[in-house]
Amino acid sequence: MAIQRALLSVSDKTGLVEFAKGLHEFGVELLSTGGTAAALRDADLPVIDVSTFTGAPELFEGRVKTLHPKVHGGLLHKRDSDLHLSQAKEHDIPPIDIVVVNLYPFEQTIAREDVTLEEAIENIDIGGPSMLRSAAKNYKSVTVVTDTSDYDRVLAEMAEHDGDTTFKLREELSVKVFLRTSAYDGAITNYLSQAAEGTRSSFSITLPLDHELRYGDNPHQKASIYGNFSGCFTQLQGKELSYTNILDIEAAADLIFDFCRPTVGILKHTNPCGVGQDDEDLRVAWQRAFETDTQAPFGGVIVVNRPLTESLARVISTIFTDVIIAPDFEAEARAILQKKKNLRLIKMNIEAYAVAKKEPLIRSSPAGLMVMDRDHTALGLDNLEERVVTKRPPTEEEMRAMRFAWRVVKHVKSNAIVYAKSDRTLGVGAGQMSRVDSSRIAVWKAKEAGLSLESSVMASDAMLPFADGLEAAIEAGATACIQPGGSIRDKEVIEAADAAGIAMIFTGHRHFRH
Ligand code: 93A
Repeated sequence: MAIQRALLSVSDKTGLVEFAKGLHEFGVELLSTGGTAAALRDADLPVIDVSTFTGAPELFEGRVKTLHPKVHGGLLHKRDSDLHLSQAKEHDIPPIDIVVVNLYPFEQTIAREDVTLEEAIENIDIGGPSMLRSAAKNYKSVTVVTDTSDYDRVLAEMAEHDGDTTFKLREELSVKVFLRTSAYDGAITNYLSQAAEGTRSSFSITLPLDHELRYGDNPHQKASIYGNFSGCFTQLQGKELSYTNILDIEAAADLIFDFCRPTVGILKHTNPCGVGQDDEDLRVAWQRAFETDTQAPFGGVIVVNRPLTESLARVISTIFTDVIIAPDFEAEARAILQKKKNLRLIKMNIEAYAVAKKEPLIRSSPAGLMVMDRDHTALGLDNLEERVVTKRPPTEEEMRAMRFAWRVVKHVKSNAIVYAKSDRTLGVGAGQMSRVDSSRIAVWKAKEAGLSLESSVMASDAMLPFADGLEAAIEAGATACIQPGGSIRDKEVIEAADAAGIAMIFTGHRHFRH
């Protein structure tokens, strides 16, 4: 049957008037709450206030607006049950066929730094989710719209189906509602459980399927991604993404986020193989990154924090790469890379990713989920001058190199050692069980690449427990070292540095990455 009565109650009024006009043109009666009704009246649409419809006033500063049997009865009664229909008649409860509701902006409110608990609580919508859920439960007969981007689809269906929607659309919209209300409740749960205790006493997640992945770690493992990957990254070309591609893309995006100067990073299996910078020419930055390791990048990931230029596309198209990530691609660069059909080009939406990165990091094990704050900042980089522990302070050039190396080492799997100059990595030692082994690997890789470690700096993601780690760096040619400090043998390590005239900084923060 054609839709006859609508209830509209929205906080986000985007597209509201156009949609309501559309409904009105189909002869639909419009019921509405305070602010929504005012917006519709302003547009000269005939509106009945919900309080007129129910005969009950809006109470308690709007806390009770639509929580009334006439609203919920109108949404929930079965249209094919004699009992329900006779009760509806007896209590004068006409059917409401479509509900258009979006909720108090709880998530946006708590995202504000200065939000108070009281404000957050006032932004917990009760009546809105109740109407959404009543309508969604009765999707056999009732259409429910909570996403403003669905307005046009509903009108299009009504145009095609004599003022009604199809069961298929109502079913889809109903699922969308339960996804929305459970995510909304999840956000409330997480906020209140942390606001009260300072730590989370419970954690809730509800995420929509973003897309199915090509496969997991291996082709026999199925995998999917949930959340807002597509809002953060757009795949412009290439083979479908697999689980490992996603891990690599996130590692690359996180790395490039920590650099403001024009930077190129090359990664393999989530570890940087090389990072280079140049203020003038991305191709030079690439060359610096690539020279760190000319073998590992095959089949790896390249990430840049500036639009990818034609000249860079030309050089990187000569080596086999799995994924390239950039905030944008020059048209000429696209044309060059398009010839490589399997190469995945990913355009990164930096603003969307910055928002996504505010969410905590979640990892699952068969026994549960672990939730952790992200290692957001290049912690330990402020007031570096005050953190020098050796007799000799670093030169300006060493200081620049240490800042750069510290930013890179944060993105290398522990145990992590990075040798660098101010605009390039020279050797990366990643993921070894012993720090000394990571150190050896970093030195060996630099030698393999034909790079000298003379006048380089060394960064360690966690404290050097013994002087031997530093002595190896000195022997390799490093003149400065940046590390968290905090070992019971710090004194010995500082003495070894002083004896060799090395400059050393203790950041006071470590950057484990497990
Ligand atoms: O305060 S509520 O939880 N109590 C209600 O009865 C109620 N009914 C609708 N919030 C309620 N709403 C919400 O008001 C809707 O979900 C919507 O977000 C908002 C629209 O208010 P207005 O039409 O006054 O702008």
